[in-house]
Amino acid sequence: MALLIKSGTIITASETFTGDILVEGEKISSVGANLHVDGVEVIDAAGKLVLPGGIDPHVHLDLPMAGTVSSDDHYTGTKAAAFGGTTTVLDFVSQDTSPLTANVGAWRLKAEKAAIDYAAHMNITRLDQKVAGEIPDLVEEGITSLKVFTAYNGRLRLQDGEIFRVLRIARERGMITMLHAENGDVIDLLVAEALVSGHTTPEWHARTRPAWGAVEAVLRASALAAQAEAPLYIVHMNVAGEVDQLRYARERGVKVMGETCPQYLFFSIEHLRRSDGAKWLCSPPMRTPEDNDRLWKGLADGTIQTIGTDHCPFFFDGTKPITYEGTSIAIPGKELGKDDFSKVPNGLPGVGDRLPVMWTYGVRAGHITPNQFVALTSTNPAKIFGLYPRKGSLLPGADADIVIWDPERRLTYGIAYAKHRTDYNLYEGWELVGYPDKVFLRGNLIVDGDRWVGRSGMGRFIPCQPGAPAL
Ligand code: DUC
Ligand code: ZN
Ligand code: ZN
Repeated sequence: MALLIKSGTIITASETFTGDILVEGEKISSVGANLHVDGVEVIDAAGKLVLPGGIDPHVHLDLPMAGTVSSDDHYTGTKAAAFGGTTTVLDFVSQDTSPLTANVGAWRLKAEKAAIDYAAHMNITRLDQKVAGEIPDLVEEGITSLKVFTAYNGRLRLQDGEIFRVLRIARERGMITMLHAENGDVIDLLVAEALVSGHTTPEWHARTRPAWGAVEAVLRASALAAQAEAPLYIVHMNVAGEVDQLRYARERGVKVMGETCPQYLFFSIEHLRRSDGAKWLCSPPMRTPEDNDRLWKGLADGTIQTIGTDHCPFFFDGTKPITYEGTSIAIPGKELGKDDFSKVPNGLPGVGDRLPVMWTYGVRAGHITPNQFVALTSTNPAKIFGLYPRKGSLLPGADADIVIWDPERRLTYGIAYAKHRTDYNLYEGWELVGYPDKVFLRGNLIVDGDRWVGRSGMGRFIPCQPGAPAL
């Protein structure tokens, strides 16, 4: 049956107005004032906000790392996302020695159990003539974004000349290159020195990955993008100086865009110094309160275009099982590095936290407007990665991915609410005002208050379209 969402405060990336949304099948069919349609299910959204479903441009699901695997798979991670108001995620396909399209095929099989819609970026971590020739095949597969790394020597890193080649191939095919910006040479040396000196605590993870490495890598890659006349997207920005370099390049016409994540807005190296500091251990690391401030300003003034999460959870203590959907489960996690920070699996939970935390501590705290919130967490990721207007909009013809948001709901957040399959939450005890009330995926109700009414396999692969605009 068709669905009419009535009298909500509709918030898009550019407008706020009171109106109705008619959903027919999987699509939004009209948006307007006082829509009257007979024989439809009506939801009264008066007093509520109506938003396009969140799009998380950066998650890692079921990712093998450091002798274990990230603890959310494509079902549990997407269910957690849905509870937080996110209806599409972009995951990463790892490259091995098979053809790139075979890597995509293997990832597609793993992703089939997703409960919300999903798309993917391809990691390019080894480049030769053959791989270069295979990159254009990805467009046919619905993958139009390529992630490269200036760190993780001998594993994931490409050299500058290789990054330049990827940028040029991407430009020719209407694709976009994404950059993990750190200095692998410096990191490897500092990690080895720290361990020899007996520095093993999580704090040393940050101390061996200096902020300057991120800053220079952003400028270096922006310069490569300028010379390749290609678009570039800097992932997980975490340092004030990165924002300055991004701004410098953008002011000179380089098509470079940036993403940050909530953890880089709220936390610092101080959190790594706690006795449970490994909970905050991810790459790149958290920096300083001054960096938090500059990132907030970068969001507010438009220098940074998106907020992702880099969701990649591990148990804090993977020797102790939790109960997930009635079943006891334990997955080795951060305890693997209790005597050596370099052995702690890198990553954090966050996909479900993103919208609720950013609403209270971003919008209500006055850092960003409600329209910027929608732009940063939904519309801009959709535009940059070729999913717009099907995703990230409330326009007629768009997928009916809709969040009815209760701006008055108050709760004390933490693992009691977050649905990630892990044993901790970074925002434990944080007071929230505003929370998703109902979440629709292509017209299907999947979250109803605190109730899960979605299911594994409901998510669909959404191909990214080439030729997306640089924002
Ligand atoms: N950083 C992490 O902390 N985990 C997964 C991948 C990444 O870039
Ligand atoms: Zn990265
Ligand atoms: Zn990542």
